[in-house]
Amino acid sequence: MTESVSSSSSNYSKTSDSIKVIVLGDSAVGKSKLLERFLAKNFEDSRYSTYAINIFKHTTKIDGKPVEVEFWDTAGQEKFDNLHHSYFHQAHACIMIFDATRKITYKNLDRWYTELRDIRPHIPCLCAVNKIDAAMEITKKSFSFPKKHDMPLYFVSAADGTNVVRLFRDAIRVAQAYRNGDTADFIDQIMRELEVSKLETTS
Ligand SMILES: Nc1nc2c(ncn2[C@@H]2O[C@H](COP(=O)(O)OP(=O)(O)OP(=O)(O)O)[C@@H](O)[C@H]2O)c(=O)[nH]1
Ligand SMILES: [Mg+2]
Repeated sequence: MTESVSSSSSNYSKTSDSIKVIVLGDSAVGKSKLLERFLAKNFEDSRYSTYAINIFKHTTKIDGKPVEVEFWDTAGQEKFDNLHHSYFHQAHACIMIFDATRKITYKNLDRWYTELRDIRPHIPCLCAVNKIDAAMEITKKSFSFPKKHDMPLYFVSAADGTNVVRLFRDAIRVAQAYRNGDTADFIDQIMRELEVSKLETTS
């Protein structure tokens, strides 16, 4: 079940002991659309820039056990910078998103990463390039940013759904692993799984 909670308060903090996954990236890279796609599994080409913070509560199962997840979504705009502290607070994993059609959004990941690491130095991160439906050639490129920081990279599309479930399922798994204290092995495992699926799609 999914429930959306909007908060304009910078003091909002995570409820109970749920897992918290945050998304980061420039405005209009598709953070909200990816979340909508994962949670509701549909896509409407409308554009509402996120205001303040949206929190989507989601219940799922991992290894047969129910897990409560909070996905936190915010606007990738300078004017919301003052909200970031509570946004990062208590997060267990971060999805860093850029836009396949706008190179600047990739360059700006460095800035987002620095901000994140100031507050959450150790949480696992996953990187995703969205809108591959509009720029398929990007799937042939390699990217130094995720490599440099040991992040798995996902080629995704909120518009047609490519890899969206995989990205969020892995984010939940890795967030849970972080909470249980065994992140490093888990990231390695995800990297290996991605490598295998890449070989399968190219062969
Ligand atoms: N072609 C294509 N367009 C997309 C995709 N994902 C999002 N968009 C479009 O990109 C625009 C921005 O999407 P949003 O999800 O609102 O972006 P955001 O990152 O949440 O933006 P802020 O809330 O301002 O930070 C919308 O017009 C979407 O329809 C995609 O996978 N493919
Ligand atoms: Mg948004």
